[in-house]
Amino acid sequence: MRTFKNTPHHMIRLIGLFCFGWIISLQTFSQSIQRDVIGSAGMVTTYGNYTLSFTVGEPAINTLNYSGYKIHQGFQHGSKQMNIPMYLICYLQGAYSPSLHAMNPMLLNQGMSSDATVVDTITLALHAATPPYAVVTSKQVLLPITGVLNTTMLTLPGNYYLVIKHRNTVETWSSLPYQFTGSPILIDFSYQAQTVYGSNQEEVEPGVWAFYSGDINQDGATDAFDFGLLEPDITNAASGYVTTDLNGDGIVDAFDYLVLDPNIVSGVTAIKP
Ligand SMILES: [Ca+2]
Ligand SMILES: [Ca+2]
Repeated sequence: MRTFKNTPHHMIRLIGLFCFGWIISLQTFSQSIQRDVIGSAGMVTTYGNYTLSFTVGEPAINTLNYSGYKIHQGFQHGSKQMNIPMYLICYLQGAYSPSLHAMNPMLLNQGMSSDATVVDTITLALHAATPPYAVVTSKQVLLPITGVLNTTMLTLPGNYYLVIKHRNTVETWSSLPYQFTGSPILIDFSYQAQTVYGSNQEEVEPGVWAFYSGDINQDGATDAFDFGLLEPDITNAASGYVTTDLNGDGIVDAFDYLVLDPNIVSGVTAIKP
């Protein structure tokens, strides 16, 4: 009978202990998680080419090292981005020198850099393959005078047009969307006009094609408005970091006019899907 009478109390104590321990363990668990919870702004951490991102209030667990993949934790499951290698060859018409088979070091000539191996900053953008062809991601890179550019783009897998922009170049789109699956993207825009959308390139020496120069005001066309900006700079012999220096030699003169004029006459504009 004593056993029978005490058992409920014993069980109650056991249950109480269990509950207390459970609460303690919950608190301990909560505290241990709390230490790893990130702040209200979220967080991104990188390891080599790999990136992990964390949403607000999410435990930060850096565990994955998946080849080329960006792994999202918890609330962002299902989303993965890849840092995809890209190897491009492209030239800017005005800056291209047929005698050098390369481009002028525009930034160096304009007093903005001491690096004779680069032309200028260009923007690479990935646009959706379907209307309205929205921009997905973009980055700025320095274009080497050789036109050979090794870089990467961080993006979700998918099909994208590659769009190249430069401060006095006509915006140029790839002829087709490229499939970004994780494998390196190799595009030589220079070997024929058709590599870009609408074959919108100029042959700057036999067998070498370049993106049209002369869109000084970046409105998508080469026309009188660009000449309206160029002409006073020629008159004033402008120099330095100016967008009217189309050939990138550091000064604005008749040679820049010789780049722009034929493009205006031909009605060169950006051609995009
Ligand atoms: Ca323009
Ligand atoms: Ca010039």
